Amino acid sequence: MLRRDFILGMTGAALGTPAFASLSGVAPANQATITRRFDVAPAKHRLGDAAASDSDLWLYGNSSPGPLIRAKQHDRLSVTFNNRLSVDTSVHWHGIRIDNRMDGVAHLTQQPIAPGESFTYDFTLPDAGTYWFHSHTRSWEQLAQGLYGPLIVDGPDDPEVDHDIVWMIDDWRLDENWQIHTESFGSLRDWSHQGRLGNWLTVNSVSDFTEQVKPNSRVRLRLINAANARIFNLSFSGKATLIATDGFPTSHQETDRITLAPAQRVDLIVDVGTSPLSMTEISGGTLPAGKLLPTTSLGTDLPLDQSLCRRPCPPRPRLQRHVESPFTCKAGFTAIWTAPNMRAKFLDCGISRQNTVSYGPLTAKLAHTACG
Ligand SMILES: [Cu+2]
Repeated sequence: MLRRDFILGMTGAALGTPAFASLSGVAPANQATITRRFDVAPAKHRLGDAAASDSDLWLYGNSSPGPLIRAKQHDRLSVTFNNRLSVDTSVHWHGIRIDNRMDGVAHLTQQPIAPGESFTYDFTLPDAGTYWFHSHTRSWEQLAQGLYGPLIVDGPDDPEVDHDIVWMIDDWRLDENWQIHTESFGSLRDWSHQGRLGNWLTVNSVSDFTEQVKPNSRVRLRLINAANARIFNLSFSGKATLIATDGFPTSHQETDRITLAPAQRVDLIVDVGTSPLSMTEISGGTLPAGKLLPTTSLGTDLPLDQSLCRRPCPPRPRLQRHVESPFTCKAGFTAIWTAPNMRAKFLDCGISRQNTVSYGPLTAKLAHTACG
């Protein structure tokens, strides 16, 4: 079968939101600068098997997904994009707390990068975790044509693993010639129903993706949903431990199911023995998505006990918030964070108080107004 149609009754979700207002970070003394330069250009990429035709995509650095950008927490990132497309573009850094002028929302936080022009995004990475970057000009078209890539920020508390793997999951809407279905860009039917759902499932732009790992290894698996509208329901053939969502540590939960909405990320710790561990998309049937394949030629590790914690467990979440005087806010609140002198402003409330909040390595006084 040429195509894997999986039609779901799922709700679409918007991609990308403007970041918080302003960050006035002070660079640490040992701050490194990661400098990269990518073309944003049309390119061919084979999304199917050997019998498939190349698809005409738009890519960063001639790579699908875009090239992995990896840095350490508090590093400075300086990435220049040369627009070789015939249309405007811009780049959004999804999940990064960032100055608005670097946030990439065309016509809102910056002028778009015109054809033939370049723009350098230059900012400090305040938090460790799993992030990604993608076009934010006519996103519904440019993401769907391949303009996205992973951004991984390593932190001092990262768990010790044998493999640190990024899987970007996408559903492409392809026609019978393996080309992007461009006629449906901006479809009012999509916009008024479920968003742009695709029909071809890939991990790292490969169908039924296989990644080789050492037998008996511990893997950090970083999942990123790069689809326009698809909410993936992912089932694993073994147990995984959820350690982070949307870039930030969470309480550890053992699971064999993950629901991942567009733009969301989860980080899992997976202990692989000597048998493959499969990830299957189960929303509309059972589609193989990705597989971790133990391969002895990569070397072998000592057998793992059944216990996940034979080796040091991942550290407990760093994201801790302590409010000295508990309060109840029935009306809901909005917190606006800035760093490094973090402030939070709670709306819909009446009484001001001072509290201490610790957030990773930072501790700051928090002003909030309690409800009721
Ligand atoms: Cu986004």
